[in-house]
Amino acid sequence: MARGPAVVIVPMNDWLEPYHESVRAPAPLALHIAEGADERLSSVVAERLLAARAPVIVSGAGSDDPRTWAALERLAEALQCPVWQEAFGGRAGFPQDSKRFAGHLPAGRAGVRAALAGHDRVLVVGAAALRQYGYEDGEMLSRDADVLVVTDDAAEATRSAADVAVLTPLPGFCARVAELAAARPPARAAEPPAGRLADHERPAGPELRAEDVFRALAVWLPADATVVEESPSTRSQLQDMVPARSPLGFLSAAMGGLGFAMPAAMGLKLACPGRPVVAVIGDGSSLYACQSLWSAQRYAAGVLYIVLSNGGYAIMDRLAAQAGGRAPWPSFSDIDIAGLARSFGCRALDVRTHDELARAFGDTIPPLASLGEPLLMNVVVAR
Ligand SMILES: Cc1ncc(C[n+]2csc(CCOP(=O)(O)OP(=O)(O)O)c2C)c(N)n1
Repeated sequence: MARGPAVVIVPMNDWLEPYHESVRAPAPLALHIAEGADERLSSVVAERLLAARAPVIVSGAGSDDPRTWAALERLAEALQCPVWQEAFGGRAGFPQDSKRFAGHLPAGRAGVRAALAGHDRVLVVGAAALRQYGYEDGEMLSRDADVLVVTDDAAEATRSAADVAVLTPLPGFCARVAELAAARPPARAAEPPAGRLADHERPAGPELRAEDVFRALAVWLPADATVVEESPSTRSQLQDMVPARSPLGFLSAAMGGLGFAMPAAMGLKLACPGRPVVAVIGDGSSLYACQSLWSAQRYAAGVLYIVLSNGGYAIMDRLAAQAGGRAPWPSFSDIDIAGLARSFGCRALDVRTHDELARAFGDTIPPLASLGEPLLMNVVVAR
């Protein structure tokens, strides 16, 4: 039986008010539930955005589908506002080559406050407001900014520190909000496009660095490539330098549980055989599920595995140093990652120089979509 859109409004402000006095509570003040592109709710959201002095959008993994990408691009254009990617998102919520894309939000409160300073209304789509890593003191946002969350995930909605949360399927709702916003130019001065973050330094010497690999990937990868990420100490450089340009263009385990990328890349390639799939993995991380190379070979999953071999757990060493200690775990530059891959029947090669990298990418990436078996490149990089 066909049913019309149902809207349930659950005001939660009574019991949250005392907390809200001092710090935003980890729950929305009001939660609205809509089955579809509810007309009243979408116009309330569009009106609020149009009335803002300086709105901003934060988009997350839940927005990773072609219709939501298109709707958010249209909305950002109508509002002439920047769009950030949520911190530690497992998927890209917005085209990262768009001129409205501002970059990846930091995962700490001080960084979020700085990135979103000056904005009086934050629309969070396809994510909770807002994912953090370690605890940091202080407010997430300035007190005069309010937060709207639109998500199809009930857990995200209910744990969001937001003024209003709307729980609804995203593509239709976002398209309707964008349509309403586009029909009426905002009554404020145009903000210049945000633009992407800068490139990192050019090669400094003969030794390869992770940034050199990412710069080459940005040149060689086609727009429909999927990058599966598990490179803890260089994740932010990878995200800055290799933008997701199509839905499902970026995939990771979100908060960094290791052992995801190798099997995930294989599964993705088997599900989408026509797509170029590249997994970018730290050498430490590669040891968590390297037996999946045997499966990738056996099932002819043509993934390019790029292992960034810096001979240790760089991110853990960094955390130990920040805590004023010495890492108790050993380095492991003696492990032969390419040999390990071969032992599972997977083709593998070592890359040590800029020339070898250029040759390896030039040979492999143009035909990557139709690669019929996995290939592992063990790229030796500086710490
Ligand atoms: C299942 C699991 N075990 C342990 C960790 C802790 N951990 C986080 S990063 C890391 C080391 C990663 O090393 P590598 O992949 O070489 O990347 P690098 O830090 O050198 O870039 C470890 C052990 C984790 N995140 N998940």
